[in-house]
Amino acid sequence: MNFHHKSLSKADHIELFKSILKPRLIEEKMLVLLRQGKLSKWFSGIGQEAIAVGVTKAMHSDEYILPMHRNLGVFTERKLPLDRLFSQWQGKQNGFTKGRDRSFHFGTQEFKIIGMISHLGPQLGVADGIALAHKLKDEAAATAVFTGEGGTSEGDFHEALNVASVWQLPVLFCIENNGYGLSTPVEEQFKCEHIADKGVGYGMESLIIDGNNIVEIYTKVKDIAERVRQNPRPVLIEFKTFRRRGHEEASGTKYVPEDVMLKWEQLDPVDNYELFMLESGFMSREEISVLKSDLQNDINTHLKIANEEQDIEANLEVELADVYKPYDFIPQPPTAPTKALRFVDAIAEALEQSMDKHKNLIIMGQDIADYGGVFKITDGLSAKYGKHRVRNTPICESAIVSAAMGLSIKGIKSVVEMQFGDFVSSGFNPIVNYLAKVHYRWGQQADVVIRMPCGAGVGAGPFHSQTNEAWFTKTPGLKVVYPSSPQDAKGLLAAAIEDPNPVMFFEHKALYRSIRGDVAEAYFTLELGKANVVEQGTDISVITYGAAVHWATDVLEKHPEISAELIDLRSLCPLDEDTIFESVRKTGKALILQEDSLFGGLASDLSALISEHCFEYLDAPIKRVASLPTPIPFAKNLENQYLSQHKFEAELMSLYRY
Ligand SMILES: Cc1ncc(C[n+]2csc(CCOP(=O)(O)OP(=O)(O)O)c2C)c(N)n1
Ligand SMILES: [Mg+2]
Repeated sequence: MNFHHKSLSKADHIELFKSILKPRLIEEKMLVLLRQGKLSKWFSGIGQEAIAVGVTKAMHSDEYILPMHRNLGVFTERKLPLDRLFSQWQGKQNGFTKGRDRSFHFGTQEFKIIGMISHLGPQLGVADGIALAHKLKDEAAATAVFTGEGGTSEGDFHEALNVASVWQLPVLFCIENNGYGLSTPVEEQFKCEHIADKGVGYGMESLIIDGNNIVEIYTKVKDIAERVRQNPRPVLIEFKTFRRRGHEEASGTKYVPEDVMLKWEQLDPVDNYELFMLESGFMSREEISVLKSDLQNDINTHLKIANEEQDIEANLEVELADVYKPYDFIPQPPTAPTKALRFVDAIAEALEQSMDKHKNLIIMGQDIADYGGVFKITDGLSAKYGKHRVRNTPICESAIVSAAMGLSIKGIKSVVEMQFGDFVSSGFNPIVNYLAKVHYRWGQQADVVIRMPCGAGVGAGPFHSQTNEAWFTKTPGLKVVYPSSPQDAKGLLAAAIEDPNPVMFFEHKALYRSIRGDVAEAYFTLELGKANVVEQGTDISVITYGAAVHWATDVLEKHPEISAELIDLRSLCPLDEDTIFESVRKTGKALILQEDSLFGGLASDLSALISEHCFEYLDAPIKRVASLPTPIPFAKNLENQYLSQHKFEAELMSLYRY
């Protein structure tokens, strides 16, 4: 291994050597603690330290790095206080996640490190978002993101590369090819010769670097980062290296042939560099041993601080309060004048006025720029605000949702339009695992609204008709909004955009052009989490949302003999339980109407809540009216049979007569 480089002085080498030694010595200590049962799990980066340390050294300290589970060197090189790192691994308060997440699963704005989530791939798209923010803000900065060669098989990797390339984002995709993904060798993971070949396919510069040579890594990445800062674009760097220990300590390395292990032992990045320091006369044996014992003392001192820290105390209120980023909603009530708008126009108006109000808001989605989106809701916005703020995206739902997360890390709000709500399944992972959990995990907001054109009744079949709100109401950390009128759609969308938390915003397609209502012309907001009592009544509470509000209204108009109280929930999470309970306590009968299939839908939980809180007031069993447990069929007669709309009247009458 050649460690000579014309640009590096003796002092530079000593600095580099100190830097690569530190994670190695911390790890050696952690392995001891693990054997003593004082640490629950450890993902070793032994043999790969040169990559994390070299890349981090090559980046500016205010540039973001998104490391993986073996990248301790990123954390040490960014000079995180070691006692805090140790507390993090022990699940203590002084760590970075208040004991809520383990190991390297955290981010810190202070040190510009955005930690991984277990699912590996999503952070590649998050790096895209951070890099996009740099580009939008005209900042000459690069972003470095790590993944293993195993992670490159995930769809997220391909989407993130594609988006970065199409948008020319200044991202360094750092791939650590360490021979194995858990127990899977590279030949069972991919078929091209080098990971770098994959970058070529996406139209980006790709190169291979010896991942065990810190000098090569540092000098080459420094040069690439500088070029990327000046001329924003993605670069894929494949680091050839080897994972010298098990996937995690408990899993062993039995499946690795002995000769392979031996070969890489000889190529160890720390041992070889130490040898170079000695041979080149940059450090003596004594100096190295003093350096090691100084580092070890430092590690032990900080470990003592972490060990002496009390275990975290469970505090229910704190846990519940941290699921969402707290923020003071300051209502801006609707004012005169008003004008009659279709549902679709009200949404367009909310978007336009929000773009004016929030200069840091961008909209992303497929075909939303000049084409105006498949429902024409963003028509004209790209001409008015520019294609940098109204962005057409490739068909990469997962990377785009992840990129929205990255934008939020850089303080940019975004609205992501799913072309149809059904397609959110392709972006499901970052929504439920990243956006939903990130504030609770390490206090980072996900300031993203995902617009979801949804619903049946339009003869669109199984993949363009679903109303999948229950996939999201189940997930703590998301807000779920589902308006039924133009006025609500405008005010709630504006409020969702103001809210710094992730909001799933459902828009029923059948309402887009079929209903009209008076809407305040000026910008206004309606508070999330407040139901609307559409009709007051005393006989039955009909609780519903979305298009079903209109189905119920039509039927109730036919039955003036029934004094029904019609509640439009408008927001499913947070849920206005008080309005529901108050109504049911008054009427003594509850019918919950939902468009989705019955099992596991909102109606089931509402029914449970009502029976828990209003049992003594009930005069009849609670009725849930929902669609069939089948996919949504295409032919009109089949779709009619499927939809709960057509069951509602009979169920209403039977409850009325009970
Ligand atoms: C989506 C997903 N599937 C499976 C896993 C389980 N898993 C965790 S790490 C890993 C191997 C990753 O291999 P690689 O990307 O090469 O990284 P390395 O561990 O070698 O550093 C697997 C299968 C996971 N975390 N996420
Ligand atoms: Mg690997």
